[in-house]
Amino acid sequence: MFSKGLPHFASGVVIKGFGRGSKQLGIPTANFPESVVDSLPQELNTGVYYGWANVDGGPVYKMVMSIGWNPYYKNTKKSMETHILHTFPDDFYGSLLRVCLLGYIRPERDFQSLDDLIAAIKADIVVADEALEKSEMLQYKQDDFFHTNNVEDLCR
Ligand code: ADP
Ligand code: RBF
Ligand code: MG
Repeated sequence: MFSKGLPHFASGVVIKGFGRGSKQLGIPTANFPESVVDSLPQELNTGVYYGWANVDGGPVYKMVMSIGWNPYYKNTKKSMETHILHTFPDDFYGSLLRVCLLGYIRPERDFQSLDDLIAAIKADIVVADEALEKSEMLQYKQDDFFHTNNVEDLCR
């Protein structure tokens, strides 16, 4: 049911990214520091994932995540960016973001235009929204990983 390396739990403090998410794409993405990216299991492929996320121990929402090189932007560093399917009143840079990766949607693609990239991301969001309604995915929304305060659990 789960592809290799999943479910994967990760957490980290949200940092400033490339500054082109909510502005240019209208799809803000919370970026993880390099240390979190480097601690991803080797068998986890780059590409687009879906799962659950919460900020500072708050409510758990659906999310989509891109792990990769963002070929459209020819990034040099691998990035791990999370778009939470929820409208937040304010930015949450510096907050603790916890994520649980459950499903793999597709590999990253080098799009010909920004509109194509945006359309693809919006389609990923639809896929994630539906997939996370399945009972085997919903069960992770209640996982105590999202609300625990002892560090050991955060590194699971
Ligand atoms: P950056 O390039 O610095 O990552 P973005 O334009 O991608 O900036 O916006 C990401 C920031 O927007 C996040 O760090 C977070 O503080 C904020 N934000 C607001 N709503 C969301 C959301 N639904 N999902 C992800 N980040 C969000
Ligand atoms: N960037 C790409 O170059 N190719 C992709 O296929 C791609 N897919 C993405 C899918 C999702 C769900 C998200 C949140 C981001 C994706 N990105 C992709 C990364 C995107 O270029 C990046 O988030 C913005 O440029 C902000 O840094
Ligand atoms: Mg971002």
